[in-house]
Amino acid sequence: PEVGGTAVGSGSAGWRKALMQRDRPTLGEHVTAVPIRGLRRAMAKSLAAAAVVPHLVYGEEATVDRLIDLRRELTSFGEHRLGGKLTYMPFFIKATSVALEGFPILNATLDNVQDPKNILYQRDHNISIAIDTPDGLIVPNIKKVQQLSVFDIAQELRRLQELAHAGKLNQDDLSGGTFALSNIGSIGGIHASPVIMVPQVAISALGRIRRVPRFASDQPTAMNERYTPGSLVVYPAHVMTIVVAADHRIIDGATVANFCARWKLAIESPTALLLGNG
Ligand code: CAO
Repeated sequence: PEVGGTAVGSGSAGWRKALMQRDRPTLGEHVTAVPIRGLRRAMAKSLAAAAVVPHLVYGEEATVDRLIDLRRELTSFGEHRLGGKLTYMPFFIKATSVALEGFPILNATLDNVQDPKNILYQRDHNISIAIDTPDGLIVPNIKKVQQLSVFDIAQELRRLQELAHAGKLNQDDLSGGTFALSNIGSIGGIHASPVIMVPQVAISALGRIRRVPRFASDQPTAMNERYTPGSLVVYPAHVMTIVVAADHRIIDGATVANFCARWKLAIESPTALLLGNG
C-alpha cells in the first residue's frame, strides 16, 4: 500500500516508518513552515495540558424570545450608557454567575491538574471569555462578576475586547479565571464541545441563537399560557444551546445537568438578571 507517497512493507515496523515520514514537515514549493509562537503557542500548551482531564460533556437548549425582546428594549439605553451596542454576551455572562451560585464546585480550580489532591473553591466568579482575534484565541477574564451589573459586564467586556484586538491585555486580565465561557454563536454554529482551561474544572460553549419551530405549549413565554398542555400548536421560537464540559474526576453529570437547568432558567427570565445575583 501507499501512505504519504511512501511504499510500505507489511508488518508494524513498516507502518511506523511510513507514519513518521508522513508527519515530518516537507518544505518546498507547496509547503510553508510557520513557527508556533505567541498566542498560538500559549493555546497549544493550555490545550495539551487539558488532555489528561476526562471531559464530561452535557448540552441543554434555552428559549431566548424574552432575551431578544429585552435587548431590543434596552438598545437606546445601552447606546446612551455604553456608547455602543449592548450584545447578548453580558446577559450570558451574568446568567453564568447566577447559575454558579448554586454549584460552587464548577467555579473551582485544581491544585495539580495531573494528580489533583485538593479542589480549590473560589469565592469570586472570574469569568474567562474566549475572544477571537486576528492573532488567535485569547482568554482574559472579567473579575467578580457576581458583584457586577449587566451594564458593568458590558463595559468590562468591551475594554477586554479592545485590548485583546490591540494585543495589549495585561497579565492581571489574563490570570485568575475560574470558569470559562466560549460564545462560538457570535460566529455561527449550533453547538461545540469545549476543552477545559486547566486548572479550571469547567467551561461552557454557547451556540448561535436561531429561529426554529417549537410547540407553543412547551415555551417559557406568555405564549404557553394560551395553550393547554399537549397542544400541538407550533410557533417560531428563538433557541440556543449551552454545552458544558466538566472535569469528570471531581464533577458528576447530575451537577452539570442541574447547573445547565439553572442557566436555562436564568436566561429564559432575563429581566431578573438586571437585579443582580440576588
Ligand atoms: N447568537 C446569535 N447572535 C449572537 C450570539 C449568539 N450566541 N452572540 C453574539 N451575537 C451577536 C451579537 O449580539 C452581535 O449582534 P448585533 O450586531 O445584532 O448586535 C453580533 O453577534 C456580534 O457580536 P460581537 O462578537 O461583536 O460581540 P459579543 O459581545 O456578542 O461577543 C466575543 C464577544 C468576545 C465573545 C466574540 O466577539 C468572540 O470573539 N466570539 C468568538 C469566541 C470563540 O472564538 N470561541 C471559540 C473558542 S474555542 O477555540
